[in-house]
Amino acid sequence: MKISKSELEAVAVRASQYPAAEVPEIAFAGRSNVGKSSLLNLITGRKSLARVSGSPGKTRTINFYRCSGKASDGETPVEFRIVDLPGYGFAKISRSESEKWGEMMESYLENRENLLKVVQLVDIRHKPSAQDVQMYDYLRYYGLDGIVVATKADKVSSNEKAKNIKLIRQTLGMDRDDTVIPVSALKRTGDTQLLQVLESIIDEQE
Ligand SMILES: Nc1nc2c(ncn2[C@@H]2O[C@H](COP(=O)(O)OP(=O)(O)OP(=O)(O)O)[C@@H](O)[C@H]2O)c(=O)[nH]1
Ligand SMILES: [Mg+2]
Repeated sequence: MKISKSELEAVAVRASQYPAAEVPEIAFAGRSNVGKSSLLNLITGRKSLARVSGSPGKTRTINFYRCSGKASDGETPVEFRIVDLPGYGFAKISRSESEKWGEMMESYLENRENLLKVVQLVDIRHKPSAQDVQMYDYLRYYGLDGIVVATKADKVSSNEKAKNIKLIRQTLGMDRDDTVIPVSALKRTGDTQLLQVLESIIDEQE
């Protein structure tokens, strides 16, 4: 699949602000600063569709990006949304803000009928945190798990890459047929494989 057009369609903190559920959605979840916005820019081929920042906690809303493109046959039009979910694990956050985050995530993940899958992002350099595990368990509960992107792959050697991916699989308790895709937004690698996986998710649903 190739995405030829993408735009921010809606920014929401509650369900009434979501765009109509007329096209399939795939969401990105992960801790703050893991590289969700960078990944979105990578696969849409747009430098600054989503705001990337050095200071964690930039994305505090649910952002809906409308994407159009062509399937890998080069012909079939594909229309879907990528949903950038607010990051977790941000240290400097008040209790009320963290409750707000929980409500926001729950109402989207539990009730969104056109949500097909949530791609969980983890940093390839580190063992997934307790919060990463909790998030992944939550996705599993709703049948939204199975695809993990290991970000910042440019920061490890190829030896470390294999070792760390194994650790990610073990720590999250992934099944054998679940997928970990290493990507680098900096080196622009892994995007083709991810787009392939996204295409198959959208296909399966039809
Ligand atoms: N080296 C390297 N740095 C990356 C990569 N992806 C993201 N970064 C850096 O990591 C930082 C956070 O990236 P974002 O894409 O803003 O992360 P985010 O998950 O959207 O963060 P929040 O919106 O705060 O939740 C930025 O400084 C990026 O430049 C990557 O593949 N390689
Ligand atoms: Mg972001």
